[in-house]
Amino acid sequence: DSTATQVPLARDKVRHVGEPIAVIVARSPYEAEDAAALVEVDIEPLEAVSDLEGGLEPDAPRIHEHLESNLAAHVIQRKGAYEEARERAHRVIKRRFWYDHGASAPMENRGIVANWDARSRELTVWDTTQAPIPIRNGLAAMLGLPQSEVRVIAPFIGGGFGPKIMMFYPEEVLLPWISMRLGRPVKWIEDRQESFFATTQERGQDHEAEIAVDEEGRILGVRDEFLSDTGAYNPYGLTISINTQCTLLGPYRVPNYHSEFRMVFTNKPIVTPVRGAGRQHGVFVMERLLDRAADELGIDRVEIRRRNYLNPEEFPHDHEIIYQDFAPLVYDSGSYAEAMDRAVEMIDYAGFDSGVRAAARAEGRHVGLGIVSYVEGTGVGPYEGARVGIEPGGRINLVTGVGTQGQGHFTSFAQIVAEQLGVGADDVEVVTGDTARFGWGTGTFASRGAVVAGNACHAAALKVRQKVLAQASAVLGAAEEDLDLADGFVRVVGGGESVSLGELAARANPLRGAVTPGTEPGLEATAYFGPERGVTASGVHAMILEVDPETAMIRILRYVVVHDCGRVINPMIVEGQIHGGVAHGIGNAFYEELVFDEGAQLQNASFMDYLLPTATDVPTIETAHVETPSPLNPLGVKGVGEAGAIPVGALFAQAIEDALDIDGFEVREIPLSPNRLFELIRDAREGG
Ligand code: MCN
Repeated sequence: DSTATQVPLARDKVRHVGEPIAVIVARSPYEAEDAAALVEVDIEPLEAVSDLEGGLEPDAPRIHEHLESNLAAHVIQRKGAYEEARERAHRVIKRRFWYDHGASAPMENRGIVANWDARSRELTVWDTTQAPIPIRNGLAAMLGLPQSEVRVIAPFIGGGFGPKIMMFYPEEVLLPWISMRLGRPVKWIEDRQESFFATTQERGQDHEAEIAVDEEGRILGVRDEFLSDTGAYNPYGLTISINTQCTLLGPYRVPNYHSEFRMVFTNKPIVTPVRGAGRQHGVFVMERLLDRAADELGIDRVEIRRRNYLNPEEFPHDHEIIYQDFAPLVYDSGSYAEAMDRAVEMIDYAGFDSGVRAAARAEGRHVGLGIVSYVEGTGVGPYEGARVGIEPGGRINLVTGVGTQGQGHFTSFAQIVAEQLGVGADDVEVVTGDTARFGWGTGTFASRGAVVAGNACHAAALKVRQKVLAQASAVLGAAEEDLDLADGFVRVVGGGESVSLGELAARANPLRGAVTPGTEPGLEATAYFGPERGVTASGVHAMILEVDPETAMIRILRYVVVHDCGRVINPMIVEGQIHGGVAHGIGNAFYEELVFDEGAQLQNASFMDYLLPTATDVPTIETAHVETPSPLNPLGVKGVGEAGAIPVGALFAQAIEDALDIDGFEVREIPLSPNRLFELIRDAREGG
């Protein structure tokens, strides 16, 4: 509900811990902290909502008084006729699952510097945002300035992982406003404790799900009903929950589906996407249900997945529901069984029982294997743009609107342009995230940089290539088809004649003489790319894990990722993205947990109490690529930035069950922790 929009400083009511209520401006952070202690706050404690089911009770305290309840949204998507399928089913398996998430925990917290220059009428804001252009647009609207007077720069940012795209954080409005009031620059840097409360998180979903299968383990249908925590406000609408709803279908053929969710306002910090953005929840539910179906039917867990995979001939595959961009959920391409085959081979699935497991058993150690599949809808619209230009000195400029937080865009986008212009990636100077340099676009999220911005870079480079060829053809007196671009020169193929790109750029900006009417100056072009819908990346993760049943401590012995992000632009960057994602996933699956008390107070807002995985917890990750190019964009790429994090919870659950092999022991919740796992093992042993 848009009437439940947050305002920069809480008015009348504070809805979550960390919601700002006053601003203090001082010459130093030390003075500001001291001054904060002088602010007297008279707050009457109200009853809090911290739990999803309780939040929907008719007598629950209302987070937003003017709404009828704490229900933020209720969405049903259906395909086929689930109830009918259920009646025909050989087995129906039902479970309840809980999936919690954690803090995004970037190395660099949020920070903003704002400077209003009244003389030049320019507001410059340096902001750790993933979306500088929407921030520019919003600031102009809120502060009553023309967009041309607002410049937002997203400099190098030490990690974003989703929450830095929130539009708007209170500080993003307050700092520019204060600078305009005071006529001087102001700076704010978030500290770690503030980051735990005031930066958005992604959390709680409570699923009641069932799967209907035939004797062979073929999926007849799935029914899933879930509650999703949105925190005190809901700036991101339906994104996370729809991601869950859609991603649950995974790489499988699911003829009948009933999925229903309710998003619930609570008094917890605001929920917005964090790497994976609800997708891991869906993967967890589906993979867990398939594991249970495999157990009950006595079918091997890899085999049951194979029986349900969509085949390469079935693309495009329409799932008949809509995705987070509100476009139909239609998969473009994929080769799921191929990815599974590679993973099975890499982890030596066939030899595991008699090999690694048997050897461990002989030593009294408990080792298990997990292997799960997932898909990820990536590269959603609306659009991004890029401008490519060649300077008379031969330097090549590339400017795009997306911000960058460590994804390697400077390298991969430079490569895309270099390929078209016959230069090295080093020769392309890249600028991102400065609205004064490029003012159209949305931002870096939803693993869309490569697909949307990358294809815009490609389109702009192609246009410049055309201009180069036309110019060179005139200069060298040769047909365009006979020209080749390499090493910064255009050459006549087979001949010796050549001209440098720099010289062509100089000629394209003549100081004297006539030109053919209609000629545009410069070797420069701007292009945009807006896909009709997203593209579907996919993969299989496999892991061998040792669990100590007495202490519930784990050790990951091997971790294998087989991944398909379409055509790979830069293998090293893609691997780095996968590694980072897996590390994130391991943290969320087994270490990181945000602990709230009944009053929705966060109990562990520091890295002393909130466990992040460290280098000793993250194993060597072995990767392989399957490439099914996307037919929906000229580069054939799909996204990869979130993929590593998505299936990890489901993988842990399966591997831990496999290692322990205790009757009645099932993992139905994430995150685990050594402590929680200890309790689950104890409960299973006690038959509880
Ligand atoms: N790439 C490639 N070939 C492909 C696909 C991608 O070479 N077929 C490259 C891209 O060119 C880009 C990188 O891989 O350099 C990631 O591309 P993409 O998957 O398009 O993701 P985005 O650029 O949109 O980045 C966003 C994504 C998200 S949503 C989160 S969350 C996340 C992530 O990236 N946050 C990150 N990775 C992160 N990595 C770092 N270091 N820091 C973060 O905050």
